[in-house]
Amino acid sequence: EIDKYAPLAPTPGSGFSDSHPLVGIIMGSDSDLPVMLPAARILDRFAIPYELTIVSAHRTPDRLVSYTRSASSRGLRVIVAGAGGAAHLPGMVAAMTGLPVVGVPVKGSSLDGVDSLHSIVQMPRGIPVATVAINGGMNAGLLAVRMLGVGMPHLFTAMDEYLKGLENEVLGKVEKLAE
Ligand code: RP5
Repeated sequence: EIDKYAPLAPTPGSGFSDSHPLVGIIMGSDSDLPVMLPAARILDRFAIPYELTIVSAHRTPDRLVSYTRSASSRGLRVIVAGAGGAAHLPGMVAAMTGLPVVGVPVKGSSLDGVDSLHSIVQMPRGIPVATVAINGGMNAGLLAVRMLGVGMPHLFTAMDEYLKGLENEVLGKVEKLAE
């Protein structure tokens, strides 16, 4: 089962390529990859094992079912799903698993990504998808880290340090401006 969803792209520097992925990063098309790679880079940074692959709600519906139905038993704890246009992927995943799903609206060529945003955020009662901004792959990765951090103290601490880093970055700029 795991081999079937082998990573689409290598995860340089993750050091976890052979271990069980905790996060599944999926997308409707390889054209979504530039938006979804920042999520993978965040997981690399926090040394969280993940898998990254294409699952299309419309073009590979059987794969969508088998991927999602097996996700929790394969050890995944969070699914980050990105899609553009009539972006049904994150919602359909949330319909088939109790795992938390982070949805990434991908900006398409005609409607600026607002179509994807609405498709993903406007879920019916009972089936939530945690939706990030249009093309918000990086924040989706960070949200996955926060979700895992609830049960993994070292990740919680690492997230605190990440926030401290952001704060110091801004304070450094403030100081520079004052010079
Ligand atoms: C969606 O359609 C994909 O998620 C992608 O954002 C969009 C366009 O797909 P391609 O035609 O580029 O494969 O399903």
